[in-house]
Amino acid sequence: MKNTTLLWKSLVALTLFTIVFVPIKAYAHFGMVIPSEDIVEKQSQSSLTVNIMFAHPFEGQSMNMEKPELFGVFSEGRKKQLTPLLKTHNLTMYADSSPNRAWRAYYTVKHPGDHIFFMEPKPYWEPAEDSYIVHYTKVIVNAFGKEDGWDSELGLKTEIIPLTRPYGLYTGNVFQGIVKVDGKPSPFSEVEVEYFNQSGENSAPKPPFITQVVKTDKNGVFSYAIPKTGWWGFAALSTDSRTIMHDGEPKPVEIGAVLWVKAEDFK
Ligand SMILES: [Cu+2]
Repeated sequence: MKNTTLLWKSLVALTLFTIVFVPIKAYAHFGMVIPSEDIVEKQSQSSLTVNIMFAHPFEGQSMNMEKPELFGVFSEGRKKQLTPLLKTHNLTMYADSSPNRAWRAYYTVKHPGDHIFFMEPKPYWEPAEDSYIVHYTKVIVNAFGKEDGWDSELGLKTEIIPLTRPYGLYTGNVFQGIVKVDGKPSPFSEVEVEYFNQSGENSAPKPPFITQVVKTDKNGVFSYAIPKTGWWGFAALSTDSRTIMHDGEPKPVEIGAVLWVKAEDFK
C-alpha cells in the first residue's frame, strides 16, 4: 500500500516536472527590411533592392507575409510613401521546405543623406503565442557621404531610435538605441537580438544562443556588442493597449520596434 502511494507520488512529480520544464520558448519572430546596400557611395550602387519579410532570421524560416500596411522612406526631413512599389516575392530561406510570400521594392537613392526605410505590417496571427504580432521595422541607408538624419524619430507606434550611428559599424562595436512606445522611452523592456544567418552556415551551440536578450535601462536605452559581421536585428517587444478579435475573442497584440544594422570586419 505504502509503495503504491510512493509510486503514484513519483509519477505525479515526474508529470509535473515534465509539464514545467518542457521548453516554452517559441522561435523569435522578426520583421525584416534588408536593403542591398546600407552605404551607397556611387551612382552604380544607388538602385536598391529592399527585401521585406517576416521570419526567424537565425533559423532560416520565413512566414507568409501579407502586403504591409505601410512602407516608406524618410529623408531630407520628410516621409515618402512607397507602399505602391511593393511587389510579392517568393522567398525560400535555408530551412524553409517551400517558398513563402515576402515583399520587395526597388528604390533609387537620388540625393545625399540618410534614408530611413520603415515598414508597418498587417497584424500576423501567431497561434503558438495566442497573439497577434505587429513589428514596426526600420533600416537606415546612408547615401553619398552625407551623414544626416539617422537619429530622426519617425513617430511610429513603437520605435528604436539609434544612439549609435547605425552604419559603418565594425564587428565588435557596441550598439545602443532608445526604445520608445507612443513616443515615450520604454524602461526595463526586453529587446531580442538576432543574427541574419542568411546562408545557414552558422549554428548555435545551445538554444539560448539563437536569440540574444538584453533589457533597456530606466531611460529606455539598450546596449549590445555585435559579435559577428553581417546583419543584426533588434526587436523591442511590448504589448499594445488594443486587442484584435480572433474567432470572436479579443486577443493581445505584441508590438515590436525592430531595427536592422550591418556590421563589417576590418579589411
Ligand atoms: Cu513563426
